[in-house]
Amino acid sequence: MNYFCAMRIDILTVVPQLLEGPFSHSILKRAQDKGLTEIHVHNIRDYSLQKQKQVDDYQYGGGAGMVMCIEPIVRVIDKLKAERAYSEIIYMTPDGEVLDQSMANQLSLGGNIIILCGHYKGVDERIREHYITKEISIGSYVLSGGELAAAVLVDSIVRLIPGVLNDETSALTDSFQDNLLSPPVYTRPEEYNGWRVPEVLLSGNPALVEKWREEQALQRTKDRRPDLLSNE
Ligand code: 6GU
Repeated sequence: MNYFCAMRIDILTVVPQLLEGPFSHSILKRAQDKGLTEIHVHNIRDYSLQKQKQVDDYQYGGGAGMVMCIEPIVRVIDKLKAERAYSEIIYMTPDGEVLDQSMANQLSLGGNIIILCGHYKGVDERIREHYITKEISIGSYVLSGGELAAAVLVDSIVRLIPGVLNDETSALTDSFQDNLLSPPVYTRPEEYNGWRVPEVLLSGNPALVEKWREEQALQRTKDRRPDLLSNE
């Protein structure tokens, strides 16, 4: 019996073209090729019953900007939920909880997810009240839509699924996994334009190298992101 079940990610958007590139190359492509995850992008417009395939409308109360309608979004979500179980239905929005490594870690363990990308002025609030289980932002700035944010979220999750990364790309040595930034890295040549690689890295002494890397990681974190050291 095989209990293995790939994590499935379904992304709902009105601009699927924006998500064609990010999942078709490198680590995210390999994760899908290995059968470790399935990423499906759905065009919400395909679920509109309006003659012009409309997916947005004017906001009640007036004001500039369109709002994404409930009906086509509910139609996609209900169809997906009838096919399999989902552990989260996520809405990408600048007023959501800010993504960090611990959130990515949790979602990578958690099972199938649906990600709704906001556009225009956002979605009808009733979708958020009755369907969405988690709202995520990727930082304190405004993007034109949730698609690029969704790509960031998916990348941060998928690389953590066991088997996606190999030893060379291991997530265990990533910045943030231990609340530390990564130390500097060097490759050939040993000297370029008079700039030498730190001698300790050429010493062939793994213990010394490890000690140097830990010191550098700590110093870099103190200099650039002291907040990571204080909010334990
Ligand atoms: Cl998730 N969406 C949009 N539109 N802007 C953002 C964001 C999300 N996260 C940060 N800025």
